[in-house]
Amino acid sequence: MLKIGVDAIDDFFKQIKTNLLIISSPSVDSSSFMQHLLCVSQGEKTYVVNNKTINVVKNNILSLGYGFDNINLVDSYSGVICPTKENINPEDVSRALKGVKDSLLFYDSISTLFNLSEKPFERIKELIKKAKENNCILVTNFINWNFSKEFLNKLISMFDNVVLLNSIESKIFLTSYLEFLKKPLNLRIPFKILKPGGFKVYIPKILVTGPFNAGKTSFVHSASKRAVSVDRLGTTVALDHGIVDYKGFLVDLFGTPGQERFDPLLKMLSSEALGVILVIDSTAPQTFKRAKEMLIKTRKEGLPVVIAANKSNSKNALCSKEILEKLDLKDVDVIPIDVADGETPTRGKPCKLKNVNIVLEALFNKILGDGNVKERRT
Ligand SMILES: Nc1nc2c(ncn2[C@@H]2O[C@H](COP(=O)(O)OP(=O)(O)O)[C@@H](O)[C@H]2O)c(=O)[nH]1
Ligand SMILES: [Mg+2]
Repeated sequence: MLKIGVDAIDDFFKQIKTNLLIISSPSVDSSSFMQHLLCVSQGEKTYVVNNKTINVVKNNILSLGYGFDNINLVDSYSGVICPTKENINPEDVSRALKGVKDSLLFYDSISTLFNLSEKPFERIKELIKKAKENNCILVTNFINWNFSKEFLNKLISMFDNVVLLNSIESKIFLTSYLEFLKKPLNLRIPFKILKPGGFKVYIPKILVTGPFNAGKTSFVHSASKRAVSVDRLGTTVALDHGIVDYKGFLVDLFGTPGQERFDPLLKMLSSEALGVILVIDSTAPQTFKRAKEMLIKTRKEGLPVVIAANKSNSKNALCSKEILEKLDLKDVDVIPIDVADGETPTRGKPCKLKNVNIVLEALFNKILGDGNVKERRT
């Protein structure tokens, strides 16, 4: 079964029963993308490569943090540099696929067929047909060096499933996106390929906001694998920043300071945010007015929000319903969090919290489900 390892988009990959074409812009490393799919998918697996040596593939798989022991690696490249009887020519699809049966079949790449074969479309037809005959799910990649629409449409029409890996320049960085063609999934998912780590849905900014002392710094540190805070005397004076790597998501969390004198920062921080976590102290309803004010200042209309209700096990903590009423909010998830078991909070020091992952997951689902990352394509 084909998988990418991110729950929110695996429904698409799991339903692929025949073939998948990956069209990528030259700035996206589609081989690494394919190798990620190869390594996280389950079952018999074959990787045919016709554009680089097997050693390059092995090293790249290792750099993604995976192993290749249970993968059948087929060298269809050597024939071009060392034409002997044993070596398979890159355009010789039949020989490369010989004996491959009942397997996930990754073919890297059909671009080579356009470079070397006289009849590339015939070779691709052969590849698709052989894969079907031998009960293989075919995944192959094609680098789009600005080919015409007609050409691409012809190619796309040959495959049952197609995804695009594009990158767009925003500011000075390139952001890569995964898009789905042919299926009703109208998603555009930003991603990164980490070495090690593989494919991650990449969310460049989630804001963690809320009143002073609610637990924002504690939240950012508890949720992140790496976090830094700019603070003085135990209170955050600029911001908290943490990198979250959880369930196939890579996220930059930005915690805002709570005091009003830093409010000009809120607007700056909130630009380009894709979601907001509002941390409140469930035992301090007197701070909710301020919490609501911060939410309004950071949240653009329609931005997904989740409330992390901290200190929820304290005896005077308000319940979710009371919190929503007091904040005058509707249809927002309130997720209780609290100090981690065995941890004693110290004044002026952030402490370890539990259940922060439930908050993250709720927000991830909203971001992928509600139409933010999920921009409409036109
Ligand atoms: N009892 C208790 N204390 C907490 C909890 N979360 C945070 N604290 C404490 O509350 C204070 C403020 O936390 P901090 O994360 O710095 O809040 P921030 O001002 O919103 O960044 C610190 O002294 C923490 O140790 C909690 O769930 N329970
Ligand atoms: Mg703080």
